[in-house]
Amino acid sequence: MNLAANPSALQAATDLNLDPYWMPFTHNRYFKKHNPLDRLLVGAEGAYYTTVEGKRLFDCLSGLWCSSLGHRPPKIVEAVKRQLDRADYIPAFQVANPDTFRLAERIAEVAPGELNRVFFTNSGSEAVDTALKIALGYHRLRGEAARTRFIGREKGYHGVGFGGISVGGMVANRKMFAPAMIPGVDHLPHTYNAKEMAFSKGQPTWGAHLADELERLVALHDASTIAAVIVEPMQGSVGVVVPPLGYLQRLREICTKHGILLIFDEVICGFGRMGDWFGAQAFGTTPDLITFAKGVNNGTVPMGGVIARQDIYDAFMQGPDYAVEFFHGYTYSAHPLAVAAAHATLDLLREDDVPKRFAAMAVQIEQRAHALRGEPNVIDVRNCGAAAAVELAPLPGQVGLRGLRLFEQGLKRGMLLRFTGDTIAMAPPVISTPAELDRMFEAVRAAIRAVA
Ligand code: PXG
Repeated sequence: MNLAANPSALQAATDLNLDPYWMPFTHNRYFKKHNPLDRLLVGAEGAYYTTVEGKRLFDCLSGLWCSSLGHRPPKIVEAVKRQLDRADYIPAFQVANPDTFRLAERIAEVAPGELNRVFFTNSGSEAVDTALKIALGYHRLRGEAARTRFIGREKGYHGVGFGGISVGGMVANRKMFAPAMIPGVDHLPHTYNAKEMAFSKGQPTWGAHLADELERLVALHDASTIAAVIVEPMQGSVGVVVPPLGYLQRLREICTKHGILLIFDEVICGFGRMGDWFGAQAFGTTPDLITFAKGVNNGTVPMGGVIARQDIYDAFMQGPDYAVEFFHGYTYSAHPLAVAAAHATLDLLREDDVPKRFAAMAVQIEQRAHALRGEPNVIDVRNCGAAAAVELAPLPGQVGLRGLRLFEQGLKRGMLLRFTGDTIAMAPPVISTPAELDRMFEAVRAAIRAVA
């Protein structure tokens, strides 16, 4: 749809009343003051958005890390349309859509180890809350009700539910809500250390010892009070913070030793981005629970979920068999449109060998991203799988302003970048061509120079 060819539609966009919409994770006042027409998006096709003015923007982050296959792959579009012609909604409590059973089976097939029981939610935040509840319930049902503590990690992002912000470690997401945090949460130190690991290619070789901090927390609280540890294998939101070699393995060993559940929040890593089905396989470490969302159905219809080890599920299967075992679920758990989109997405992930293709793309991303070293104000470049981040030194006293300027310079060059603070992250769709990736990195180079 090209609204530039349609002056009345463009006029309607120019005349939009911007006041009533409270935009999420957005500088509302800045946006509404500038009314940036190049940030009003009306079309999405392949690796590009179309703005209301008819300008094309390359999708540097695959939506918000979700549209891994590019936008509107015909198979997914057709699957959703077909579903809509059959049933618009099917409840998930006490009845079920057969396709949901098949979807759970297919997700279990690609999940690591003995993780083979799937609970559906509608977002990553809900998946995290669900996983935390499963961890508490599991211990209680096994007679270890004192295991109530969660261990998260500094700089962690686990969505915006009260559970997720409590175990998360991003101060801006936490400080305003401090009184409502869930009690009994502690945090591992984050693994980022510029001095030791700036400009590392892939996994830093320094930092595995930071996992031993878990032993310190166990010594402080006692293992008998700790339910679970939750970490993102690769941290996306904070700007592609990559696990040091050996770090996740060490966390696994310590959790196993103390009977603590290990949760991998794979909302970003899952379904191919790391060059394997999950970060668990890519990093060679199997957790007890995995949270997923985003890539499971290419961001087409909201969907998330938790994959649990079978014995965790089994622990819930107690009491009379006519009774509900887990008092949890959402009206839209396994929404039929989301399920249909997920089946079509899994078809494509398999047929097109998407995890492998992401692994191949990772080589070019690493090489091109690190070629930005030496550009003005670039203080770090990080990469992992088909994702990279470039961190710039902040403008004195104005953290985040250089990142915003860079984002705006990207738009001028036809790139929809994602910035967080003064870091930009890139994770383009798997259909991007080598030439498109080159263009993206050259546009980023030009934008970095423009904000010097
Ligand atoms: N866990 C992780 C690891 C995430 O990355 C969530 C949970 C929450 O998911 P929902 O579906 O509730 O948003 C996320 C979300 C970014 C960006 O620019 C990252 C996310 C969301 C939006 C933007 O890095 N991650």
